[in-house]
Amino acid sequence: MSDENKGNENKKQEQLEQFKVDDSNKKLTTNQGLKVSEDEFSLKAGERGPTLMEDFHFREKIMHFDHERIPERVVHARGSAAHGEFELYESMKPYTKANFLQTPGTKTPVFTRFSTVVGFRGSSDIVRDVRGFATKFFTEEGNYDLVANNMPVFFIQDSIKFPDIVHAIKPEPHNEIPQATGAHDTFWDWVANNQESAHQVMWLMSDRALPRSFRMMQGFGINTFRFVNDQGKAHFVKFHWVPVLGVHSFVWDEAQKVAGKDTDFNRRDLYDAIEQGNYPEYELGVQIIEEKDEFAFDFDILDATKLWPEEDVPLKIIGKLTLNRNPDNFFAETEQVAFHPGNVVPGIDFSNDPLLQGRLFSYTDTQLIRLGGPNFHELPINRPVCPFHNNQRDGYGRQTINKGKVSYRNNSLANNTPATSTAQEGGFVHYEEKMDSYKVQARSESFKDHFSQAKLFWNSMSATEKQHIIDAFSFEVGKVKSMNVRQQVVEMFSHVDLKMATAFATNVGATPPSNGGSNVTKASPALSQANTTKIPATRKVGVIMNNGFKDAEVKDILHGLQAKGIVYEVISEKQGVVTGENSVDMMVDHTFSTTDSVLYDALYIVGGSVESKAFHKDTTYFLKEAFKHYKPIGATHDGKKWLEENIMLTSPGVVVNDNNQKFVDQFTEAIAAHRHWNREVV
Ligand code: HDE
Repeated sequence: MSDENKGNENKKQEQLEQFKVDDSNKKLTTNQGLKVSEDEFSLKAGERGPTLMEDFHFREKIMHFDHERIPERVVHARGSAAHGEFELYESMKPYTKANFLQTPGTKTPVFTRFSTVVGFRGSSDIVRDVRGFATKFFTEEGNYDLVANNMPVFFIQDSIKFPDIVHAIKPEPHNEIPQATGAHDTFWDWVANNQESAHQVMWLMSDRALPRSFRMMQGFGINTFRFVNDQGKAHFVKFHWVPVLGVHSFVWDEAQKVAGKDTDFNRRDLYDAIEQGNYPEYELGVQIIEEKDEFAFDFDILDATKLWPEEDVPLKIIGKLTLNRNPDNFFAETEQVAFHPGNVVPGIDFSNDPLLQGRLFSYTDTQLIRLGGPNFHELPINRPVCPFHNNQRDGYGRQTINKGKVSYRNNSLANNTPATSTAQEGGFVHYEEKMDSYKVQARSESFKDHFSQAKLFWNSMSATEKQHIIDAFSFEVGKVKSMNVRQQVVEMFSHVDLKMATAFATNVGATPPSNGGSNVTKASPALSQANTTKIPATRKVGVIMNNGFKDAEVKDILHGLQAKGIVYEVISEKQGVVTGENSVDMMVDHTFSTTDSVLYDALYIVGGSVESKAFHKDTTYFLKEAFKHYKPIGATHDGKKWLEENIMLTSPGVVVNDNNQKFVDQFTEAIAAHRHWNREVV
């Protein structure tokens, strides 16, 4: 455990400690505990002869290596995770009897895994995709999993269609191209022929699909669940995570470059922030609808392609998630963790949302093959922190040594134990919902409006966000080879907004739609990132400097930025140190070749009195990229000349000030704004 993390111990951490092994400074042994005398040369019949089968160390080492890989997740294969805790602000007792939601101040250990959906395990973090946001709460009543995404709606209404959407968006089967993107024929063919996807596709084309950081994205449980209180009364509920740092995204040109410059960008960002003590924080919000209001809305509250506008169903903030510890071992924890929306505790129950119902089957089923049998609940990361007892036995990799001879019920030999529990004793009792209907394979009429909320989303976007959506359609649909599919997509999205569909139709060489449009005028301001929280904390600034820089002033400014929670890296021509005019040295973190402009939130150009042609050229390149991506740019002293040369001095988000404190304040404000969309970029 790192020193910083001391004091964060909790019940889950104590449990995990028992399984941790530190191999450093130990003797090498076989798995049987036998000390090994030779680990470089296999046993041979003569120095140049064949290897002998009896070399058990060789056999064991190779055998284990041969079996190191397990199947990746069929979706959400690429992910990163962290430990933390959830603290309740406000009792939810009126709504739910869930133990961890009763007493303000209650802390519950958690493990959260973020993921992309489409790409393989080794694919890039920075792709246009939905992100997963799955959290396991290790409660005293058993594990509760909130398996969420960073967008509040889904592509389909009934989970029977899940294999279809996934087959369509994954790389095409004949050549396995393209990786981790929907920008190809089969995805758009599927979209145009499954119009329930309209709303989610609007989100996918928006900036939400390019999160700057896992720390800066929302999470949504999407499906409608039930809260059930100790009187047995139920309410419908949707879960939201709201990041304390606000919701922020990359711009598309930048995202594509980051995908190559640092495939691990989001993973690294999460890991580094936690190591630096900048713990990611998210507030938990719930939207609650009374059962009597089930039909009070102009959409079906069980339809996963619909959100509940926050202006109509307010978001109640009830607690905070803090991620404060990186896993010790990626495979053992991040790869082997198994989430399941069906892992609930008393007080949280399901609704009849047909997407949720199918999910309840899928997760355990896929984990059985991925984790090799029915005992994956025994893996350290998946174990509940409360005791568990039942009559399940055996299977691959069984670790528990169940004592006694009774493994059945009813029995008399063990007093009919393990015994069931009443609701009062904490036993889970399924919510008793009255059902009176025919068995049918059909979809409710109330699920048939696919465009009103897609239009609500469009109406809620700022002008910049709207332009980004048009650009995204133009790129994605422009990658489709079939002109017929392109045209079908144009026709479909003309039902969302005629101007939008016309704009991208022209860009992709399709015929603009002649009619369509939607008469929905409602907007939900909560959906626009333009209205998100804007704070400078944890933003990363690239500081470009060279020898002969004004050391006293620059140090002062950097301290000022640090005091605002801003993180910086020094970039120069060569690694080692740069030396200021008064011989003060600063360590160089990166050269122009080991980093890139797109990896920073902002640039601060310092320059120096000593300057080479290469330094001048590279600084200009970094600056132009940052400018093009609407990023805040600051310059002092020798740095100002680059702004003059590139005619940027008076542009929005560009800060120059000879007064150190004023510079720090203005630059910080520019950084907090994230991007300066009113800048003229040519
Ligand atoms: Fe998942 N989903 N999903 N999903 N999902 C999986 O389970 C599935 C859906 C989500 O970090 C799989 O263990 C079906 C919605 C996350 O380990 C699988 C349907 C939401 C993760 C599966 C959905 C999610 C998964 C693959 C109905 C947001 C990653 C590996 C159409 C609320 C969890 C695994 C992690 C993973 C099935 C839809 C979120 C195949 C059938 C909606 C965050 O079981």
